[in-house]
Amino acid sequence: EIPPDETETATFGMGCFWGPDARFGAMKGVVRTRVGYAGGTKPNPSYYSLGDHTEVVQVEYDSDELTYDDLLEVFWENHSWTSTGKRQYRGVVLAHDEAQYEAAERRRAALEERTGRSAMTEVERLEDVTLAEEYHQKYELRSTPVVGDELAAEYGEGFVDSTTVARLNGFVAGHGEPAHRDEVLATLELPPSVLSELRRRF
Ligand code: MHO
Repeated sequence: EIPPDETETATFGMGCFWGPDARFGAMKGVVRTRVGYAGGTKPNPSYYSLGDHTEVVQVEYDSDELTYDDLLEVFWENHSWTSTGKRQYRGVVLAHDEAQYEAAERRRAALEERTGRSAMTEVERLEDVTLAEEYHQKYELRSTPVVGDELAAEYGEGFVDSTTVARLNGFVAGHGEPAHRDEVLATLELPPSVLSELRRRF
């Protein structure tokens, strides 16, 4: 796992963060994913003491392989942008800079224009993100029998930041192309019990 020199980061709120963690993690060009809390003012939020924050996914990506617009497309297609509900699950783009802010606003306007509906999803500027508790990171993989425990043990502290773990987290949730899955699996040395459990799910 050699990370590229140049990466950029995007931050999105799009409902419960377990789902987008897996969806983005399966994408080629994504280097790292993390889930956390952002978009509010309460100091030190946590899952059970969220205050006015929202669940978010942070996607670190190789800008030679993916553009911010590519991620925005996935974002807008995979959350419910016409409805409002609990602030914990609101749709929000938290822009890291002015270019992201403008790109997100442009897409929002284009979507409203194309559909004739108004978007409840907001575009805001990112301030702080608080990393969510360990058990929420790569949730899909962690909660996969056999595989979750084995990979958590194998990667230890590196679990959350591993590109491979991000991919597997996406693959067990049903994302990714078969050829890409095989390519990633071929690079891993895993016990047969884990491999067969993964193959059963892919
Ligand atoms: N309703 C979901 C929410 C989890 S997400 C981290 C559940 O508890 O299964 O908010």
